[in-house]
Amino acid sequence: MRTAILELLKHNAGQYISGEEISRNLNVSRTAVWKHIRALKQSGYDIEAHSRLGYALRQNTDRLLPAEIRAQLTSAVLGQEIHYFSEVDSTNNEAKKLAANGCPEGTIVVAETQAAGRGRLARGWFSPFGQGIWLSVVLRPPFGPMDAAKCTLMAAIGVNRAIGVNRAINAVTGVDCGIKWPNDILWNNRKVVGILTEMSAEIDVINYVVIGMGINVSIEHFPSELAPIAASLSVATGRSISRVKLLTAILAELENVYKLVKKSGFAPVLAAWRKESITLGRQVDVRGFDRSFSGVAIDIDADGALLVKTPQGIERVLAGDVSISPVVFR
Ligand code: BT5
Repeated sequence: MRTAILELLKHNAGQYISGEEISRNLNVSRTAVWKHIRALKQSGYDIEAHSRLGYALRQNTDRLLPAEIRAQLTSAVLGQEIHYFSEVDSTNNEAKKLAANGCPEGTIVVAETQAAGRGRLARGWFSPFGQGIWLSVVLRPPFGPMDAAKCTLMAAIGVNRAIGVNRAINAVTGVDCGIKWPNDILWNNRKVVGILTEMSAEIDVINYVVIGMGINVSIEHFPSELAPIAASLSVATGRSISRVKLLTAILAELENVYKLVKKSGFAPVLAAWRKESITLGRQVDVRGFDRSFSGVAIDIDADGALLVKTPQGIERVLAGDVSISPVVFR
Protein backbone atom coordinates (compact mmCIF):
# COMPACT_ATOMS: atom_id res chain seq x y z
CA MET A 1 0.00 0.00 0.00
CA ARG A 2 2.85 2.34 0.91
CA THR A 3 4.43 1.78 -2.50
CA ALA A 4 1.09 2.39 -4.22
CA ILE A 5 0.65 5.68 -2.37
CA LEU A 6 4.19 6.68 -3.27
CA GLU A 7 3.52 5.88 -6.92
CA LEU A 8 0.43 8.07 -6.88
CA LEU A 9 2.39 10.94 -5.35
CA LYS A 10 5.18 10.51 -7.89
CA HIS A 11 2.66 10.45 -10.70
CA ASN A 12 1.40 13.84 -9.50
CA ALA A 13 4.89 15.09 -8.75
CA GLY A 14 4.78 18.52 -7.17
CA GLN A 15 0.95 18.69 -7.32
CA TYR A 16 -1.34 18.19 -4.38
CA ILE A 17 -3.54 15.15 -4.26
CA SER A 18 -6.16 14.98 -1.55
CA GLY A 19 -6.25 12.31 1.13
CA GLU A 20 -9.78 11.55 0.01
CA GLU A 21 -8.69 10.97 -3.57
CA ILE A 22 -5.88 8.67 -2.48
CA SER A 23 -8.19 6.70 -0.22
CA ARG A 24 -10.80 6.39 -2.99
CA ASN A 25 -8.21 5.43 -5.60
CA LEU A 26 -6.57 2.77 -3.51
CA ASN A 27 -9.58 1.70 -1.52
CA VAL A 28 -8.07 2.38 1.86
CA SER A 29 -9.14 4.51 4.82
CA ARG A 30 -7.96 8.11 5.16
CA THR A 31 -6.35 7.30 8.49
CA ALA A 32 -4.35 4.55 6.82
CA VAL A 33 -3.30 7.00 4.09
CA TRP A 34 -2.14 9.43 6.75
CA LYS A 35 -0.16 6.73 8.56
CA HIS A 36 1.56 5.62 5.35
CA ILE A 37 2.40 9.22 4.46
CA ARG A 38 3.91 9.71 7.90
CA ALA A 39 6.04 6.57 7.45
CA LEU A 40 7.16 7.73 4.01
CA LYS A 41 8.19 11.08 5.45
CA GLN A 42 10.11 9.33 8.19
CA SER A 43 11.98 7.26 5.65
CA GLY A 44 13.18 10.37 3.85
CA TYR A 45 10.54 11.42 1.31
CA ASP A 46 9.89 15.15 1.24
CA ILE A 47 6.09 15.17 1.32
CA GLU A 48 4.17 18.33 2.07
CA ALA A 49 0.85 17.97 3.86
CA HIS A 50 -1.80 20.68 3.57
CA SER A 51 -5.00 20.45 5.59
CA ARG A 52 -7.21 21.48 2.65
CA LEU A 53 -5.22 20.48 -0.45
CA GLY A 54 -3.81 17.12 0.63
CA TYR A 55 -0.33 15.78 -0.04
CA ALA A 56 2.40 16.65 -2.53
CA LEU A 57 5.76 15.02 -3.13
CA ARG A 58 8.17 17.94 -3.20
CA GLN A 59 11.39 16.36 -4.24
CA ASN A 60 12.32 12.88 -5.11
CA THR A 61 14.56 11.43 -2.46
CA ASP A 62 18.15 10.50 -3.08
CA ARG A 63 18.01 7.88 -0.36
CA LEU A 64 18.63 4.25 -1.23
CA LEU A 65 15.08 3.35 -0.22
CA PRO A 66 13.84 -0.10 -1.22
CA ALA A 67 10.98 1.35 -3.30
CA GLU A 68 13.46 3.47 -5.27
CA ILE A 69 15.79 0.52 -5.79
CA ARG A 70 12.95 -1.78 -6.83
CA ALA A 71 11.74 0.73 -9.39
CA GLN A 72 15.06 0.48 -11.25
CA LEU A 73 16.04 -3.09 -10.48
CA THR A 74 16.83 -5.23 -13.52
CA SER A 75 18.54 -8.16 -11.79
CA ALA A 76 16.45 -11.29 -11.30
CA VAL A 77 18.05 -12.59 -8.08
CA LEU A 78 20.26 -9.93 -6.56
CA GLY A 79 18.23 -7.31 -4.72
CA GLN A 80 14.95 -9.19 -4.68
CA GLU A 81 15.05 -8.91 -0.89
CA ILE A 82 16.28 -5.53 0.39
CA HIS A 83 17.15 -4.56 3.95
CA TYR A 84 17.57 -0.81 4.28
CA PHE A 85 19.06 1.07 7.22
CA SER A 86 19.47 4.74 7.73
CA GLU A 87 22.34 3.80 10.05
CA VAL A 88 23.85 0.43 10.89
CA ASP A 89 27.14 -0.73 12.41
CA SER A 90 28.22 -2.61 9.29
CA THR A 91 26.11 -3.87 6.38
CA ASN A 92 28.32 -6.97 6.29
CA ASN A 93 27.46 -7.78 9.92
CA GLU A 94 23.76 -7.38 9.18
CA ALA A 95 24.02 -9.51 6.03
CA LYS A 96 25.84 -12.26 7.93
CA LYS A 97 23.06 -12.37 10.53
CA LEU A 98 20.41 -12.57 7.82
CA ALA A 99 22.36 -15.25 5.95
CA ALA A 100 22.81 -17.32 9.12
CA ASN A 101 19.04 -17.12 9.59
CA GLY A 102 18.44 -18.51 6.12
CA CYS A 103 17.68 -15.44 3.98
CA PRO A 104 17.48 -16.15 0.24
CA GLU A 105 20.44 -15.80 -2.08
CA GLY A 106 20.65 -12.31 -3.51
CA THR A 107 19.43 -10.58 -0.35
CA ILE A 108 21.05 -7.16 -0.05
CA VAL A 109 21.70 -4.84 2.87
CA VAL A 110 22.20 -1.13 2.24
CA ALA A 111 22.75 1.73 4.62
CA GLU A 112 23.06 5.49 4.36
CA THR A 113 25.86 5.41 6.91
CA GLN A 114 27.81 2.81 8.89
CA ALA A 115 28.93 3.47 12.44
CA ALA A 116 31.53 0.71 12.26
CA GLY A 117 32.14 0.02 8.58
CA ARG A 118 34.96 -2.49 8.18
CA GLY A 119 37.80 -3.16 5.81
CA ARG A 120 39.96 -6.27 5.93
CA LEU A 121 41.81 -7.17 9.14
CA ALA A 122 39.49 -5.03 11.27
CA ARG A 123 40.52 -1.84 9.53
CA GLY A 124 37.89 0.87 9.43
CA TRP A 125 35.86 1.98 6.41
CA PHE A 126 34.81 5.63 6.25
CA SER A 127 31.08 5.65 5.40
CA PRO A 128 29.55 9.14 5.65
CA PHE A 129 25.77 9.57 5.43
CA GLY A 130 24.26 9.53 1.95
CA GLN A 131 27.57 10.00 0.16
CA GLY A 132 28.34 6.48 -0.86
CA ILE A 133 26.86 3.07 -1.48
CA TRP A 134 27.50 0.86 1.54
CA LEU A 135 26.20 -2.44 0.30
CA SER A 136 26.38 -6.15 1.14
CA VAL A 137 25.12 -9.00 -1.01
CA VAL A 138 24.44 -12.53 0.24
CA LEU A 139 25.39 -15.36 -2.12
CA ARG A 140 25.05 -19.10 -1.66
CA PRO A 141 27.50 -20.30 -4.29
CA PRO A 142 27.62 -23.91 -5.35
CA PHE A 143 31.43 -24.07 -5.25
CA GLY A 144 33.79 -24.92 -2.39
CA PRO A 145 35.50 -22.65 0.17
CA MET A 146 38.76 -22.70 -1.82
CA ASP A 147 37.02 -20.66 -4.51
CA ALA A 148 35.57 -18.01 -2.18
CA ALA A 149 38.50 -15.60 -2.47
CA LYS A 150 37.75 -15.29 -6.18
CA CYS A 151 34.36 -13.78 -5.27
CA THR A 152 36.27 -10.58 -4.54
CA LEU A 153 37.69 -10.55 -8.07
CA MET A 154 34.22 -11.33 -9.44
CA ALA A 155 32.68 -8.45 -7.48
CA ALA A 156 35.42 -6.07 -8.59
CA ILE A 157 34.53 -6.81 -12.22
CA GLY A 158 30.83 -6.27 -11.55
CA VAL A 159 31.39 -2.94 -9.83
CA ASN A 160 33.96 -1.74 -12.34
CA ARG A 161 31.61 -2.46 -15.22
CA ALA A 162 28.76 -0.67 -13.48
CA ILE A 163 30.94 2.36 -12.94
CA GLY A 164 31.52 2.09 -16.67
CA VAL A 165 27.78 2.61 -17.18
CA ASN A 166 28.22 6.03 -15.69
CA ARG A 167 31.57 6.41 -17.37
CA ALA A 168 29.89 5.99 -20.75
CA ILE A 169 27.47 8.78 -19.91
CA ASN A 170 30.36 10.89 -18.74
CA ALA A 171 32.69 9.95 -21.54
CA VAL A 172 33.86 13.53 -21.87
CA THR A 173 35.23 13.59 -18.36
CA GLY A 174 36.91 10.26 -19.07
CA VAL A 175 36.83 8.71 -15.63
CA ASP A 176 39.05 5.73 -16.01
CA CYS A 177 38.90 3.30 -13.15
CA GLY A 178 40.85 0.09 -12.87
CA ILE A 179 40.98 -2.88 -10.54
CA LYS A 180 43.87 -3.21 -8.15
CA TRP A 181 44.47 -6.71 -6.79
CA PRO A 182 42.71 -7.97 -4.80
CA ASN A 183 39.89 -5.74 -3.66
CA ASP A 184 40.17 -2.11 -4.75
CA ILE A 185 38.97 -0.01 -7.62
CA LEU A 186 41.16 3.00 -8.19
CA TRP A 187 40.82 6.23 -10.04
CA ASN A 188 44.02 8.24 -10.49
CA ASN A 189 45.74 5.88 -8.08
CA ARG A 190 43.14 6.72 -5.42
CA LYS A 191 40.69 4.26 -3.97
CA VAL A 192 37.06 4.80 -4.94
CA VAL A 193 35.81 1.29 -4.08
CA GLY A 194 36.80 -1.29 -1.48
CA ILE A 195 35.47 -4.84 -1.31
CA LEU A 196 35.28 -7.13 1.70
CA THR A 197 34.30 -10.75 1.11
CA GLU A 198 33.44 -12.87 4.12
CA MET A 199 32.12 -16.39 4.31
CA SER A 200 30.77 -19.12 6.52
CA ALA A 201 31.81 -22.59 5.40
CA GLU A 202 32.29 -26.22 6.37
CA ILE A 203 35.36 -28.13 5.19
CA ASP A 204 34.03 -28.64 1.69
CA VAL A 205 30.89 -26.57 1.38
CA ILE A 206 30.11 -22.88 1.60
CA ASN A 207 27.10 -21.93 3.74
CA TYR A 208 27.11 -18.39 2.46
CA VAL A 209 29.33 -15.64 1.15
CA VAL A 210 28.75 -11.98 1.96
CA ILE A 211 30.28 -9.53 -0.48
CA GLY A 212 30.55 -6.07 1.05
CA MET A 213 31.17 -3.16 -1.26
CA GLY A 214 31.97 0.40 -0.28
CA ILE A 215 31.62 2.82 -3.19
CA ASN A 216 32.56 6.46 -2.62
CA VAL A 217 29.99 8.33 -4.67
CA SER A 218 29.98 11.99 -3.66
CA ILE A 219 32.38 12.35 -0.72
CA GLU A 220 34.16 15.67 -1.04
CA HIS A 221 35.99 15.76 2.25
CA PHE A 222 37.88 12.77 3.53
CA PRO A 223 39.60 12.60 6.91
CA SER A 224 43.22 13.76 6.58
CA GLU A 225 44.71 10.25 6.59
CA LEU A 226 42.49 9.24 3.64
CA ALA A 227 42.63 12.47 1.65
CA PRO A 228 45.79 11.55 -0.31
CA ILE A 229 44.67 7.98 -1.07
CA ALA A 230 40.89 8.14 -1.56
CA ALA A 231 38.53 9.71 -4.09
CA SER A 232 34.87 9.63 -4.99
CA LEU A 233 33.15 9.11 -8.32
CA SER A 234 31.34 12.42 -8.56
CA VAL A 235 34.54 14.30 -7.86
CA ALA A 236 36.23 12.17 -10.52
CA THR A 237 33.50 12.80 -13.09
CA GLY A 238 32.72 16.36 -12.04
CA ARG A 239 29.04 15.41 -12.11
CA SER A 240 26.48 14.16 -9.70
CA ILE A 241 25.79 10.46 -9.89
CA SER A 242 22.52 8.78 -9.00
CA ARG A 243 23.26 6.29 -6.26
CA VAL A 244 20.13 4.26 -7.02
CA LYS A 245 21.09 3.99 -10.68
CA LEU A 246 24.64 2.96 -9.84
CA LEU A 247 23.51 0.47 -7.21
CA THR A 248 21.07 -1.26 -9.54
CA ALA A 249 23.73 -1.32 -12.28
CA ILE A 250 26.14 -2.97 -9.83
CA LEU A 251 23.57 -5.63 -8.98
CA ALA A 252 22.89 -6.29 -12.66
CA GLU A 253 26.57 -6.53 -13.60
CA LEU A 254 27.44 -8.65 -10.57
CA GLU A 255 24.57 -10.98 -11.36
CA ASN A 256 25.86 -11.39 -14.93
CA VAL A 257 29.37 -12.25 -13.78
CA TYR A 258 28.05 -14.60 -11.08
CA LYS A 259 25.85 -16.40 -13.63
CA LEU A 260 28.89 -16.85 -15.84
CA VAL A 261 30.87 -18.32 -12.93
CA LYS A 262 28.08 -20.76 -12.13
CA LYS A 263 27.87 -21.82 -15.78
CA SER A 264 31.52 -21.90 -16.82
CA GLY A 265 33.63 -21.70 -13.67
CA PHE A 266 36.05 -18.90 -12.87
CA ALA A 267 38.25 -19.07 -15.99
CA PRO A 268 36.29 -16.45 -18.02
CA VAL A 269 36.12 -14.18 -14.98
CA LEU A 270 39.84 -14.41 -14.41
CA ALA A 271 40.38 -13.61 -18.08
CA ALA A 272 38.13 -10.55 -17.79
CA TRP A 273 39.90 -9.53 -14.60
CA ARG A 274 43.29 -9.63 -16.36
CA LYS A 275 41.94 -7.16 -18.93
CA GLU A 276 40.39 -4.76 -16.42
CA SER A 277 43.22 -4.87 -13.90
CA ILE A 278 45.70 -2.07 -13.50
CA THR A 279 47.99 -4.27 -11.43
CA LEU A 280 49.43 -6.58 -14.05
CA GLY A 281 52.63 -5.49 -15.70
CA ARG A 282 53.35 -2.98 -12.94
CA GLN A 283 56.06 -2.69 -10.32
CA VAL A 284 54.40 -3.47 -6.99
CA ASP A 285 55.25 -3.48 -3.31
CA VAL A 286 53.58 -6.38 -1.56
CA ARG A 287 52.83 -6.36 2.13
CA GLY A 288 51.78 -9.89 2.93
CA PHE A 289 50.55 -10.80 6.36
CA ASP A 290 53.93 -12.30 7.21
CA ARG A 291 56.41 -10.76 4.72
CA SER A 292 57.02 -7.84 2.39
CA PHE A 293 58.75 -7.66 -0.96
CA SER A 294 58.75 -5.88 -4.31
CA GLY A 295 58.59 -7.08 -7.89
CA VAL A 296 56.60 -7.00 -11.08
CA ALA A 297 53.01 -8.31 -11.00
CA ILE A 298 52.92 -10.69 -13.95
CA ASP A 299 49.64 -12.62 -13.67
CA ILE A 300 46.99 -14.16 -11.47
CA ASP A 301 46.75 -17.94 -11.27
CA ALA A 302 43.69 -20.20 -11.31
CA ASP A 303 43.12 -19.55 -7.60
CA GLY A 304 43.15 -15.78 -8.09
CA ALA A 305 46.55 -15.49 -6.38
CA LEU A 306 48.83 -12.71 -7.63
CA LEU A 307 52.10 -13.85 -9.21
CA VAL A 308 54.94 -11.43 -8.62
CA LYS A 309 58.31 -11.74 -10.33
CA THR A 310 61.16 -10.88 -7.98
CA PRO A 311 64.93 -11.29 -8.38
CA GLN A 312 64.58 -14.43 -6.25
CA GLY A 313 61.90 -16.00 -8.41
CA ILE A 314 58.13 -15.93 -8.72
CA GLU A 315 56.21 -15.26 -5.52
CA ARG A 316 52.59 -16.34 -5.17
CA VAL A 317 50.46 -13.97 -3.07
CA LEU A 318 47.13 -15.27 -1.84
CA ALA A 319 46.33 -12.43 0.55
CA GLY A 320 47.87 -9.11 1.38
CA ASP A 321 48.16 -5.47 0.36
CA VAL A 322 49.67 -4.31 -2.86
CA SER A 323 50.75 -0.82 -3.69
CA ILE A 324 51.53 0.05 -7.24
CA SER A 325 54.62 2.15 -7.82
CA PRO A 326 54.00 5.26 -9.90
CA VAL A 327 54.89 4.85 -13.55
CA VAL A 328 58.33 6.33 -14.17
CA PHE A 329 58.65 8.07 -17.53
CA ARG A 330 62.16 7.98 -18.87
C1 BT5 B 1 38.56 -2.69 2.01
O1 BT5 B 1 39.42 -3.10 3.00
O2 BT5 B 1 38.86 -1.96 1.10
C2 BT5 B 1 37.16 -3.22 2.15
C3 BT5 B 1 36.14 -2.15 2.39
C4 BT5 B 1 34.73 -2.70 2.38
C5 BT5 B 1 33.74 -1.69 2.83
C6 BT5 B 1 32.33 -2.20 2.66
S1 BT5 B 1 31.13 -0.97 2.95
C7 BT5 B 1 29.87 -2.13 2.97
C8 BT5 B 1 30.42 -3.35 3.69
N1 BT5 B 1 30.20 -3.24 5.12
C9 BT5 B 1 31.36 -3.15 5.80
O3 BT5 B 1 31.47 -3.04 7.04
N2 BT5 B 1 32.40 -3.20 4.92
C10 BT5 B 1 31.94 -3.36 3.56
P1 BT5 B 1 40.98 -2.81 3.01
O4 BT5 B 1 41.61 -3.23 1.72
O5 BT5 B 1 41.48 -3.44 4.26
O6 BT5 B 1 41.10 -1.24 3.10
C11 BT5 B 1 40.80 -0.53 4.26
C12 BT5 B 1 41.58 0.76 4.20
O7 BT5 B 1 41.02 1.62 3.20
C13 BT5 B 1 41.53 1.56 5.49
O8 BT5 B 1 42.54 1.14 6.38
C14 BT5 B 1 41.78 2.99 4.99
O9 BT5 B 1 43.14 3.23 4.78
C15 BT5 B 1 41.12 2.98 3.62
N3 BT5 B 1 39.75 3.55 3.62
C16 BT5 B 1 38.84 3.58 4.63
N4 BT5 B 1 37.70 4.15 4.24
C17 BT5 B 1 37.87 4.50 2.93
C18 BT5 B 1 37.03 5.10 1.96
N5 BT5 B 1 35.77 5.47 2.19
N6 BT5 B 1 37.57 5.30 0.72
C19 BT5 B 1 38.83 4.93 0.42
N7 BT5 B 1 39.66 4.35 1.30
C20 BT5 B 1 39.18 4.12 2.55
